[in-house]
Amino acid sequence: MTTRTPWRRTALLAGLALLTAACGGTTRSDVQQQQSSAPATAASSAAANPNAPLKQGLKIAFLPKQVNNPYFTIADEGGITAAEEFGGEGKEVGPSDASASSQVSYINTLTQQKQDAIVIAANDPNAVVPALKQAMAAGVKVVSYDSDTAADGRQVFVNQAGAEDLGRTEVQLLAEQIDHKGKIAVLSATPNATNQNAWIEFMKDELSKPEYKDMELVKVAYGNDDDQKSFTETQGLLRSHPDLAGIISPTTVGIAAAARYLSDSPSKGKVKLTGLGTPNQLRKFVKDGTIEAFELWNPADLGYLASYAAAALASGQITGAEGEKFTAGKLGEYTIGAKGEVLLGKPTVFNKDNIDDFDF
Ligand code: RAM
Repeated sequence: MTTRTPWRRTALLAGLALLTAACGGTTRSDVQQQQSSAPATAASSAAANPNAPLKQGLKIAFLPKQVNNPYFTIADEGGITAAEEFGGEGKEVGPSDASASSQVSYINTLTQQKQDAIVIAANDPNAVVPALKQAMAAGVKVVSYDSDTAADGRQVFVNQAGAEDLGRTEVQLLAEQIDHKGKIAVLSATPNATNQNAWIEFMKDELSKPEYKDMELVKVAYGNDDDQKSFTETQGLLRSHPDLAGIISPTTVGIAAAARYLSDSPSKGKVKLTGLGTPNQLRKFVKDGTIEAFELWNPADLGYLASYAAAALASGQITGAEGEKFTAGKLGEYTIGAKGEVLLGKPTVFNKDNIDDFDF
């Protein structure tokens, strides 16, 4: 198990059972929307007390899709910082791969440890639900962040940005760069990822509008949020489609690997690349002309907000029902929306003019 705390950064691969997708993965077709369409959330029936103080000493565990991803390192450090602020204790644990069932054993361990809350970015919307239900039955509060579970697997979902806005703006960003013409591909994360699949659905919907009639989505490839696989998939896309005009990679791992491949190839600057990435990973590719523009929210703020949501649940301030409010430290007050969703805000578009203003 890999853990990260502010005072200790240890990577222990102690007998970690890497459960494979064979243990009940979810296919794209049964994936719930990131803006979940499931009827019920796991909001508890107990009444919320908005005036309840945040409890001291809360133990909040962050379970990202995978630990060796700089995006989640930033997000979870934001969450751990928040926990320190409200007198709690945060830690990050998780698998080193983002496969469908890789988080289940971690959920079970965190439940046995009697954590007050689990904050999870789900690798699969359904595979984690039975274990999360057991956690909630044992009194552990569950917040999903970044990538949602089915709604009955958690009490609150902290979404980084509107799925529709992200999907459409990524297509718009690429379309501007290729004059609305040519073959395009998506280089995604894992086939089961709730967040990427929701965004891709909105990309397809955007592409169905008349202004994109000369653009064709030829392939959705999956790099599994693995650097090397994402690199190889990029190479494969260019080999299969030598006339490719552009790639959208809605994953920080994918876009960084694709940028590295392109920057070193004759396609640099010719095959356009956009998507979601961290400014620190992509700065050099913006400066060398591989990437014109890409988007992201502040991952530290996402983790910070999710941490406060977890503390508010564990303190009885909220139950996850629509309309409840809580204060997330320096970020201010948030209201829970439909289906237990809390929205962080709009993403930022980065380009050569502003990238040096950001350090994450
Ligand atoms: C990767 C992960 C994560 C996603 C970001 C944009 O780090 O897939 O879930 O939100 O990219």
